[in-house]
Amino acid sequence: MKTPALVVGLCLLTLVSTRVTTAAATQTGSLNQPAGAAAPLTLETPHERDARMKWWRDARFGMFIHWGLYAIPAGEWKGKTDHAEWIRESAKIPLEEYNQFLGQFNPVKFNPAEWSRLAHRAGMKYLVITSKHHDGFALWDSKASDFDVMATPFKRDILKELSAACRKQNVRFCTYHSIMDWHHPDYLPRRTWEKSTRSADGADFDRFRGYLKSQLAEIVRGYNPGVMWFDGEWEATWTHAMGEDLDDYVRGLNKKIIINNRVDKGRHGMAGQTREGGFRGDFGTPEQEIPDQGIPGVDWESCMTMNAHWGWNAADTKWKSTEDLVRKLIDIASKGGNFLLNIGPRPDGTFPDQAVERLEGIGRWMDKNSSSIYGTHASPIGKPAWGRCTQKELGKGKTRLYLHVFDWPNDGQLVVTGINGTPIKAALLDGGDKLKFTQNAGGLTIEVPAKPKDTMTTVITLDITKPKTGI
Ligand code: H79
Repeated sequence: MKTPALVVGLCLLTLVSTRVTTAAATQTGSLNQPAGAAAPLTLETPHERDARMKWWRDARFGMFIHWGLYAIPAGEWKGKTDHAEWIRESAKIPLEEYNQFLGQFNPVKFNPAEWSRLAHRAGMKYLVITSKHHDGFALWDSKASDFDVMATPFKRDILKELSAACRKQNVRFCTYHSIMDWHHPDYLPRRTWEKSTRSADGADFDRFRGYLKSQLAEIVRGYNPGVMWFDGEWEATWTHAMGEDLDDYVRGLNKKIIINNRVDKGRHGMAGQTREGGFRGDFGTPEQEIPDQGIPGVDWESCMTMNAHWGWNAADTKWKSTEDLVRKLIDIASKGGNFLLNIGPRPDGTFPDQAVERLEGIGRWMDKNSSSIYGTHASPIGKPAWGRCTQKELGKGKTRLYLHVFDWPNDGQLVVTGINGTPIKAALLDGGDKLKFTQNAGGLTIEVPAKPKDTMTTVITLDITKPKTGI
């Protein structure tokens, strides 16, 4: 809902309050920069940066939520069923026609307590919801826009209710906010197919940037997201200088906030890591893929759908299995990354049944095995032939390796290579049964039960005293 006086006030505010947290490069060794990259741009020390990133690094697992007007057509338009959150663009729906979804958005079964409960049940430590996707629709009571949830029959501030519910469940509330905007008259460029019907005369991209900042100020001040997850930065109108300015602005609103690399122009395609060259952003954003290996000292998060679409698509049957999702989480953790797993809620406000089933299944595995995920670091032994490995410091020179066995050995002998330290103890993580082991020139052999305890993935802990260098 729009309040013109306030909009003007906020816009003026944005003009004077940008340079707060960052300045010219003065520090070295920030963890968000690959070796050889330009010095980091923020004024924080590496220690301060580590403190800011700590909750996110420890979390390892979050829920993405793509929800908005596009849930209503459920991916279908004029007989084609492969659309989703991009439907206005992919089905070339004129703005006036798309706006009619406003009158139909009434998710009477929206239950924020249930959403945050399900995230918590799955073992997710944070939740990132689309405050605004590319279609420009705001899921909260936006003072800067009439294209928001208050213009629908629902008239409830979704971000307000969900952020409060998340706080109760100890799930960190975060927001995704698209830079690209197919609704705001000042956003440029117009889609090629609507150029002739939707004039760009008088459109002013700098004014759009003021609008973007007004909305971001509302979100940061109103709902305190732990992460601001930008997207749509690839458009030619968005520049590196604008990315720096926006990063400064949002960090100025909350200096502890974490911002993804799509605020700037440094993203390396869908692989998502930040290119060298002093780009902003606290973490890389591989989309629908998992890197072959992590990069030491670089923070990243793979975001992925459970089926084949981000927004709700009723015809989509390509659901990944629970086992596949658990193993993706493990694979990502073993490479030092986070996993942001998406849900596309239905227009009535409920999660798809298949999604609920998978969240509960992942939660059952996490009940027994989450200590092999939370607060862990990348594998010190690469990708073993039988699965994946994560690690955690135990103090006093000791390290715990979590051996995630994807391919259970038929002969009951699990061979672990690449360890020079002294093994102290091997055990099943679930239940704690101790396992015998022997060490010889070929590596360390752990005697494991004939059958895996958990068919999705059984985890073995291996505590070692570390050698002077390496593992
Ligand atoms: O919100 C979900 C999608 O709607 C959104 N991102 C996720 C999290 C998304 N928008 N676009 N895409 C995904 C795919 C777009 C890919 C491309 Fe590109 C944009 C191809 C060319 C421009 C990526 C960015 C590859 C090069 C630049």
